[in-house]
Amino acid sequence: MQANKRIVEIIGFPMDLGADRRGVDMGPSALRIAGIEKRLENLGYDVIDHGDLQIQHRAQQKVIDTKLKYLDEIVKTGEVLANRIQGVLNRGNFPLCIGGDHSMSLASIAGVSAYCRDKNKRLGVLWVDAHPDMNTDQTTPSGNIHGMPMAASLGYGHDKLTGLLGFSPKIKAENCALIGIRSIDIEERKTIIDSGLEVYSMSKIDQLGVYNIMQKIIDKFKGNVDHLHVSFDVDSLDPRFVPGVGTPVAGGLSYREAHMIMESVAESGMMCSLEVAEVNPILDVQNQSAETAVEIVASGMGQIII
Ligand code: HAR
Ligand code: MN
Ligand code: MN
Ligand code: MN
Repeated sequence: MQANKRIVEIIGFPMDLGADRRGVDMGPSALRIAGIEKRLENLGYDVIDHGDLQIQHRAQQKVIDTKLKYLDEIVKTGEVLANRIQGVLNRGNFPLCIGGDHSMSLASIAGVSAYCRDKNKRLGVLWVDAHPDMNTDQTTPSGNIHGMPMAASLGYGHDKLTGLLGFSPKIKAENCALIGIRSIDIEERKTIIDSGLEVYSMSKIDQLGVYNIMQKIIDKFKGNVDHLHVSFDVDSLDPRFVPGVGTPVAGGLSYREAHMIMESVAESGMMCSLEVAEVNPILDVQNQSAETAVEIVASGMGQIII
């Protein structure tokens, strides 16, 4: 955490149009109820919570393209979020986006990338997720845009997704790392290989351990990146710890492994923006998943360091 980033601005993005399971639009509310603001204040930050951006409900929408469900509303609200994030960064503050499904990342990465472009900063992304979200409209098995944000940010996929804010790509594969991955679609794998992305699967974690992998990732970022954006999909954790997610995959990060990832991020001092996606209160047990997500955010923001 950089010394000039003591003000955290929270933006809620109650998006559920990117996923099939309903309820993830209540994620921002669940994270607030789990005490995200207080938790950050206790770490010494000033926190400004801007509330939620407005997104039209499913009932007000039609699926026009089954390969890109709810494309127009996702792009329209995404541009709003991207501009808001750019504003936060231009004020010298730290943006924390709380979702919402992971299609939010199209927008958050676009906003961060636009800022970095303006300021001549090299952007890096750490993607913590069970899924690489590397599908395009050509490869998607579901048509759900939350399976596409990493691909779109790298310039793969439909023009309306890749072209958010009028430029593409938003990130370079060599400045990204994915960790926690354990569910890759057959066609999606080809795009990953084509991109040259560094993917640390759960099996790599079993082999090498989270700490060693994170040291490697951070070392690489240290030489090549000025602004680290962290995108944390809570389904990266094992569903035993986080039952409140729409697309659970067994064999995920343990509670401590998830914290170790974020503690390593905090220790690096490199993170300048963060987002938390995919908390689904409908599927949760007594807000346990949101509470875990808040603890993980606190670790990333320096809980053990400050
Ligand atoms: N890969 C599948 C698809 O594209 C599942 C999407 C992933 N779901 C998420 N994102 N929660 O990480 O449809
Ligand atoms: Mn307050
Ligand atoms: Mn995801
Ligand atoms: Mn996921």
